[in-house]
Amino acid sequence: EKDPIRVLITGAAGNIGYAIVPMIARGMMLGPDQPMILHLLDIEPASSSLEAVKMELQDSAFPLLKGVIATTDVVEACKDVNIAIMMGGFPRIAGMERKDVMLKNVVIYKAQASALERYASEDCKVLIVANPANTNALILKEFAPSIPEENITCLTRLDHNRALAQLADKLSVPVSSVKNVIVWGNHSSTQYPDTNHATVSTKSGDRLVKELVTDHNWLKKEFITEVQQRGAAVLRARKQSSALSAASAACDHIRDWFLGTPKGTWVSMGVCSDGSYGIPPGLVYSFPVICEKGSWKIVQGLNIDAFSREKMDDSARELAEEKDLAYSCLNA
Ligand code: NAX
Repeated sequence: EKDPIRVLITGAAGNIGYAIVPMIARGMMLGPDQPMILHLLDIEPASSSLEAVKMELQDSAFPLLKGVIATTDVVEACKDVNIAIMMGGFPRIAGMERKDVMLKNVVIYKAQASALERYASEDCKVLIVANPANTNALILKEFAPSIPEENITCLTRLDHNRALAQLADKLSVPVSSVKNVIVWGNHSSTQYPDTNHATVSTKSGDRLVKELVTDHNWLKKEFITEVQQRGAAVLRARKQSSALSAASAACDHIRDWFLGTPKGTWVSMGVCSDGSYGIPPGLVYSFPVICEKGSWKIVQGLNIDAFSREKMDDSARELAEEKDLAYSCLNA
């Protein structure tokens, strides 16, 4: 049997936490033969519900689950973890300014960065889910300089999966036959879901989505808004934000990163820009990536038309502003 992998989940008593722990413990994230130990972190006011999550995990008798540490102590939580899924953060409460939310989260991510840097396993891979996801990842990178920057990523896979689902619905094909959409940019309403390179597999081979969807206006307008606003639609309908789809996307993100993307398929991940596609280096930006043996690479050489260029730059501009705001919070 393989050695267990230690997985940290912050904000584990929350909405997404409750949805993701059974997925991980059942092997949906790391594969059916990979045992794990879960480190669940939350804050003091949530300690009782955190304990309940631990109890329910025990009561599920998951064969792959070799241990659960439920704690409100950041140091204990980060000790020797190989994977960190960061969902803990300060939510935007009605009436709060963007700046105030940013300040709260910058403080949290700075502290957790230091703890990961000191106590996590050397090869620890980090996925930031909590919003503002890209900028939280940037702060974490700043304050955990010894973690290789390619090990710090943020979640845009939910947006990617939502885009696949919308296209499958439009074309009345199974979602599994659609691939290679791209979500560029920030996990926010400026994200740009791009269908220019997306394909559908048919009996006669792969076909471009933009050849099958004849209404290009739909691809440029309704489709984009639908994907950008999907989170808000779920929130309205459920009166709580997306949880099972977010948890599933986080599992997809880690699984593909660890085990590799299928041949000929790319996925969207928020990663540190190296200047590819003219995106300023240093921003954490969502790109199309392929993964192999635990590392990701940005897909190069895709043709970018004028429409895409503008949308990609808009989202980069928003991220640069968030970065400035985050730094002004740090210096305040
Ligand atoms: P919840 O508010 O249900 O859970 C958040 C949990 O974090 C709470 O249990 C809270 O006590 C805990 N927490 C707060 N401060 C903490 C700290 N310093 N250390 C550890 N834990 C802390 O939110 P939930 O619906 O689970 O969403 C979690 C985060 O994911 C939110 O920031 C949300 O905005 C973000 N999302 C990001 C998505 C993405 O695609 N990147 C999609 C889903 C989700 O909206």
